[in-house]
Amino acid sequence: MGIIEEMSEYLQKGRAKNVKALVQQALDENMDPKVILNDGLLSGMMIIGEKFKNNEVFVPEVLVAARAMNAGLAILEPKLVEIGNEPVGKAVIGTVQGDLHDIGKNLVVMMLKGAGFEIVDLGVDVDPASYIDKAEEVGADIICMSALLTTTMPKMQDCIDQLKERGLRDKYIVMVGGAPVNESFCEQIGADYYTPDAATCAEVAKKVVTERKAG
Ligand code: B1M
Repeated sequence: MGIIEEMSEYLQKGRAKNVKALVQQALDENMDPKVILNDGLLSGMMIIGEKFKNNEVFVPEVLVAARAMNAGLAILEPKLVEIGNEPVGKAVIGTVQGDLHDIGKNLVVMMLKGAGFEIVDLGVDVDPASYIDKAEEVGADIICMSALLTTTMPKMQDCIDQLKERGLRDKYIVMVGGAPVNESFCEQIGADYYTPDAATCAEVAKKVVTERKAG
């Protein structure tokens, strides 16, 4: 097995130390940082995402795989910055105001990172205006909102209303999700995409941002 395949395998098993060592070894052997990123780290994370979607692995496995990915990324990042690797896009994400659930949101963050996005994670209890202010500040492509309570879902609507009031609705792709959210709620509040799980969110985000950038 080659070093890149080995890296992907270790990542899927959540073996952070091995992933770190292999990334370092690959860099020492002058491998292209983009190949290390795409074929070693991101491909491993996409496989985990797919398995998670199909109920072949569960939250703990995804969390350890993501930790391994972050460990590898920490070593790789300075090299990627040096060569000016462009991220797929930028996303601002958070759990809506009044809601403290963050496990699902953190999975979405990991999958989006795994798909090549630069992420600004606002955490939990995020008021509607903060998503917009941050998106404006960092030049985001997507605003991602997560809600786990039926009582906090309306905050998604508030954010979309504020986007409209500020004349910014068409500037951002708005994605919503979380256990009580569904397609019809997404349509009702005028969001762009509802996705049921973190892996699908990352897939859709990558597709729509790439298409939008292609014009
Ligand atoms: Co709370 N809680 N909780 N809770 N909690 C639920 C959500 C609940 C369904 C439990 C129940 O009653 N059966 C219920 C909500 C009922 C409702 O509104 N219909 C509930 C309640 C009522 C509450 C409190 C009000 C309880 C109380 O204090 N009386 C309170 C609220 C606090 C607050 O937020 N203000 C509360 C508190 C808590 C804890 C703090 C104890 C803890 C959260 C810890 C944390 O997140 N750090 C907690 C937990 C753990 C749960 C359950 C058990 C598990 C949630 C979870 O993490 N699931 C939950 C019951 C349940 O769901 N079975 C429950 C795993 C996670 C991976 O799934 O977040 O759905 P999920 O994410 C999924 C998808 O939804 C999707 O991707 C993930 C999978 O890939 N997804 C997106 C998520 N965001 C997305 C965004 C996207 C796309 C996809 O695009 C942007």
